[in-house]
Formats: sequence, C-alpha cells, structure tokens
Amino acid sequence: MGVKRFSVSVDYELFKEFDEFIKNLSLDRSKAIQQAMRIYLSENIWERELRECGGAITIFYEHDTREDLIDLQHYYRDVINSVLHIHLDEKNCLEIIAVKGNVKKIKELIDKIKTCKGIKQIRHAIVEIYV
Ligand code: NI
Repeated sequence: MGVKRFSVSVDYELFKEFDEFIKNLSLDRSKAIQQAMRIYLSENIWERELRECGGAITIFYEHDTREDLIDLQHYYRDVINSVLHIHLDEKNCLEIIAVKGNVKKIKELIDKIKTCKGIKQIRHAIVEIYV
C-alpha cells in the first residue's frame, strides 16, 4: 500500500522528550510514530466500527478474589481462547487472557473484570481482525 508522509505540530517539550526517548531505544521517528499510532488504535478500538478483534487482556490481581474472575471466564468462554495464570508471589497473580471474537463482547468482558474485587491493574492489547 506504500507509505504516507505527513507533518504534524506538537508541543516543543513533548517533542524533545519523545525524540530523546526514542533515540535511546534506537528507534527512528517513523517507526516510533507508527508504533504509537497502533497503540492508540488498539487502546481506542471500542470507538471504531469493528466486529471482530483478537488480542490479550493482562490482569494483576489478588489471589483471594479469583472466584469472580473464573465465573466471568466461564460466562465469556466463546470469546476466550486461552488463559495463562502465573502466581507472582504469595498473594498476587498475573493472568493473561487470549481473546478472539466480537468486539462488543470483549469490551463487556473487560468492563466486568474491572469491577471485580482485588483487581490491581488491567490492560488490553487488541487488534482488528480482517474478515
Ligand atoms: Ni495465582
């Protein structure tokens, strides 16, 4: 499909901070901006008119509160492909839920996980599936 060149105006301090940061990562500006754009699209995927998507939901939570999370996973099993559970320490767990399917259903699952007790952090990396 080729490439598109464009120019943008940004706050000078933000530009300097970003440019120094990506230099330390040995990334050129084009690659860094493309990565940032993809992350932005993924973070805001719910705002777009999509039907199918896939990705991962990462959750840090307290072990005691696992039951709510398991109930939700049973209920949403049609969009869950796989679950990886890691016991981080005595009390804390990390769970990575691989999802694929209807966008609205996956958002619903994420919103419900957020309301579970003991959730310390939840992040998602979701991409569009072209069907
Ligand atoms: Ni655990």
